Amino acid sequence: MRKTPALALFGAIAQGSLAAAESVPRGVGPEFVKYYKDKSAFTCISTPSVTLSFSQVNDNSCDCPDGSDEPGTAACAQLDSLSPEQPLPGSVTGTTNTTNPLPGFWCANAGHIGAYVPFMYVNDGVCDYELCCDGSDEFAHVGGVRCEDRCDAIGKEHRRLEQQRRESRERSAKKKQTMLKEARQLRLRVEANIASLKKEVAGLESKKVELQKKYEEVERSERNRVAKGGEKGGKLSTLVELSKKRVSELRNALDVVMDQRDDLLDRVEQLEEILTKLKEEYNPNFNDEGVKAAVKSWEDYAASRADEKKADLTDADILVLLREDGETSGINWAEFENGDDGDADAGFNWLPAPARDFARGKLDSLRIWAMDRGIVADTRGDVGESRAVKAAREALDTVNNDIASKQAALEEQQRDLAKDYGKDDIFRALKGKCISTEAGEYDYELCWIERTTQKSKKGHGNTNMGNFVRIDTEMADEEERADGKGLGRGLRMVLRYENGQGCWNGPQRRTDVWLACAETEELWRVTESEKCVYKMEVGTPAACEDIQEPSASAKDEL
Ligand code: MAN
Repeated sequence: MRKTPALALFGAIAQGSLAAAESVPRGVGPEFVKYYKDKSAFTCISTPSVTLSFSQVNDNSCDCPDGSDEPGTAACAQLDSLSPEQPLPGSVTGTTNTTNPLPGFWCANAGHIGAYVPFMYVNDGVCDYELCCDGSDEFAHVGGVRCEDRCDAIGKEHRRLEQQRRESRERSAKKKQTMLKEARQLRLRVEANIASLKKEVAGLESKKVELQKKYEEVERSERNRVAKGGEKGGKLSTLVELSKKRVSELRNALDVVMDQRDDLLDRVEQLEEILTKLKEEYNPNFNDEGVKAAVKSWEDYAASRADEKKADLTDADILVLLREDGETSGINWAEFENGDDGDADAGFNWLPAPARDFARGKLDSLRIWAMDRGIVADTRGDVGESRAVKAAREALDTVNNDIASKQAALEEQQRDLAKDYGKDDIFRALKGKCISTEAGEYDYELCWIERTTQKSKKGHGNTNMGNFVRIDTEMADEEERADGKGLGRGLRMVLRYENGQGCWNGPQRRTDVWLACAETEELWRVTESEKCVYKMEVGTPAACEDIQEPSASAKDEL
């Protein structure tokens, strides 16, 4: 089958508009009828200096330099814009570089749509029904070929398909309207989110100021309290508990040591008695060196004992130490256990209540002032954070965390609002939605305004083919597809997805997503035009032209 030349489709005009068709030479299209009205002579259309007799029109001989005298034969086919350039190399007859002003042989195609057929197809023995459904291009029946008129059937089918396409366009346009409405609502939602997040952040900020103040107050008063003696159940009372236990252990140990000492003193006394007796009763005339040395040592020992100082710690002192602690002896632990360890403020107890509070307040401030300047010890670290301070700090931390997360959400929404979602924000309606198709060993996925992905069917993992960056437009120049699932010709939106996974020994993957009008989102096909550079062809109502509603005045005219 012949390839349809695009040119031949142009200039097609409804067959009914041609009046008095019989008086017009064969093959003349409606817009050229005026040149063939004068039946006395014919002036070549683009070379008017050449005039012929009218009988030379369609006489199967190319007489005009532009070929306009043969609108209904193939005699001037060499001038057809689809024919090779003239004159042919080596030709002696070639005379012109003029192109034929006629676009081709006009088939009226009654019942369908008139069209031009390239002159070279005229009487070539092939029925060119695609262009010439009435078969008039084969009027000479070359080789016995007869092309019946099929315009009724072809026209009917064409009208049916046209109707289908029109309805589909209308449905697509309606879907686009729905998408636009959805996109508007989504935008409003983002704007509302921003407004409410801003309000929440402002509210949290003032709450933060309050909580910060409260925390500082609690901390100050807690520091003051700690400076005064600590809290019941805190580290100090633990220390009191431990000290009490330790003192009791030491007291018990001292008791045992005292008993052992008394035992040893008894034994020393017995030994001293034995040695005293030895010294008094031994015979000095008996020359026993060992006895003599022992007596001598004893005498030295006894002399040194006479010089011995009395111990500083008397038994009476030790007995006092060994006495149980209580209100009248040792440490009164109860005082510390009650948390009232000799409050420095107790001195104000004699004052009337308001004066006492004032005086205590002043003393507190003075104490903190001194602590801040290192004049008195800062005891905060000694006892750690109290429950009250902890609660105040945690409340402050919570509000700070809330502010951070709300702020992040706010920034995210602001970025989203500033993002290019196409004309009238239409792609907002598709955000987060994905479509896919399979091709070869992969499944391919397009997630609108996010990323494109190549998924191995063999389980080798997913490959990022690019992240959405922007929306461009480019001219598409492709043959229309019978199923309508193609880019066709014209300006098309192209979504750019870039900076995908690095290609081995190559660039980072990227994808151009070409859009054409369709009733639903559909990923028609994926191709890899060069290594790691992908092209997706996608149908979506978002790419449909807006159908113009007839204006009020146009309706009135009808
Ligand atoms: C994988 C796929 C292909 C790509 C090569 C490049 O096989 O992502 O699309 O061309 O890697 O090495």
